[in-house]
Amino acid sequence: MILYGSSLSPYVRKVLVVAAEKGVDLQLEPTGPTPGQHSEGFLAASPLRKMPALRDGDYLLADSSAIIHYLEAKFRERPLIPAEPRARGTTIWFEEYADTVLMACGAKIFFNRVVAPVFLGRPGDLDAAAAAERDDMPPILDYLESVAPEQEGYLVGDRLTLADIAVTSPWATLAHADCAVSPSEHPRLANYLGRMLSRPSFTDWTNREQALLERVRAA
Ligand SMILES: N[C@@H](CCC(=O)N[C@@H](CS)C(=O)NCC(=O)O)C(=O)O
Repeated sequence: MILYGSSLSPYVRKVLVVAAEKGVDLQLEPTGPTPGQHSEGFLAASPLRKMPALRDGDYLLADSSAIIHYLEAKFRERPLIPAEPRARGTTIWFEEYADTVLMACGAKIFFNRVVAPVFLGRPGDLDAAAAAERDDMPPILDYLESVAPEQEGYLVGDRLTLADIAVTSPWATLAHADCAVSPSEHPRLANYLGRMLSRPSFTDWTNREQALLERVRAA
């Protein structure tokens, strides 16, 4: 199976980490951030031109949530979406919150500090990034602090679920844009994200992302 996209995207990384945690083999085929840089495979698989998109033989599918549901249905080992109704509902709530609320704010920060200057060769709107971090992020941080597990543990139940991967992935992206959770202001969240981001399923990708950004910035 091929996944089109860049793991710098929280949505792409979410799928890659889900695949790694499930032990599913997924090949990442990079595609650039702008229409002129998109690969043929990506264009065929993504009607909205958003990453990620999947090819599994002759089956094409776009959207990270759709792809994760496909992988969960096809590979039943190590499930990441709980079957129990309340746990399932809460898991999807966290995924939706991360994809929409957290990333509505996170995209302004990451696009203007990283995508525009590093990949598009033009300055980002640093005031817009600072405003998002100053004005939009605090209530999100407060909410996530209120739901983060105390010490060890996970967002839903007593094992890793899609909720943990979906909520953590944007913070891996934001770390590349000098945006991190303060351990003194949001201690539970900072501890929780530190644990999640140190899982090999995340570090395998974040280490490569760091190296890529260093290469592109140095070029
Ligand atoms: N709901 C989509 C969102 C995907 C998305 O917005 N991807 C961004 C990259 S982080 C993208 O491809 N943006 C390009 C564009 O909007 O043209 C998903 O979960 O896959």
